[in-house]
Amino acid sequence: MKTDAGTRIEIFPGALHLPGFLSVAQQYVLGARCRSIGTGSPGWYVPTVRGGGKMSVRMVCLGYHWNPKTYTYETRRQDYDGQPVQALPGDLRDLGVRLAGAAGMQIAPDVCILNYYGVDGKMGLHQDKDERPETLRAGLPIVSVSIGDTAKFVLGGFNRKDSTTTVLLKSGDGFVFGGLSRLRYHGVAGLLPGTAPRGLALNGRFNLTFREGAAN
Ligand SMILES: O=C(O)CCC(=O)C(=O)O
Repeated sequence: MKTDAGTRIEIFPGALHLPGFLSVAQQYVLGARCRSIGTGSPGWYVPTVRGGGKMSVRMVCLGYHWNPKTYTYETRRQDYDGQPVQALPGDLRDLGVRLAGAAGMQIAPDVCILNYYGVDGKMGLHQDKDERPETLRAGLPIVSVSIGDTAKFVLGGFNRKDSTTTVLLKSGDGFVFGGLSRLRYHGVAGLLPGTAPRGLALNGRFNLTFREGAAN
């Protein structure tokens, strides 16, 4: 998928917002792809976290499965139905590489987490730190792209209680955080329903995050 790397806005050193990274036509293609992945096998499921609560998103992992009970990556989704994870397709991996490149960073993604947020979907503040320690130490980025309704993406510091900044992630926007920002707390405070491009016919939002460091 060809992309136009345009504006990049530095929110913090190492944390960059890439507005309009995907054209509307590219968003349609990726939106259809997300639907087909989510209805594939194994498809959408609602993760239950360690404390027993259910997340408000539906999730499918590609390449490796992130287990929300053990906080580890695995080849089957052992917390749910034991099914082997779908492969991470080469063109999606390349999209992650290009997004990182547009932010001046490098990544060789081995996992992509696809989340679907319904109109009430949220994600609590958390750190992504289950990847291999050397990839964290190297500051290899988390690379994300959004499709659908605008999200109130919240980026904080390195402690849960640190103050946060909200970035509105619109359909087609990229967001990359690595280097000094790799371990920042982040989450999604909610969506702005009805803001997705009409042609997507999507109530809610898809978000894909690419990471390196799941493989042992
Ligand atoms: O949906 C987003 O923009 C953030 C997703 C996220 O934080 C995650 O998958 O860990």
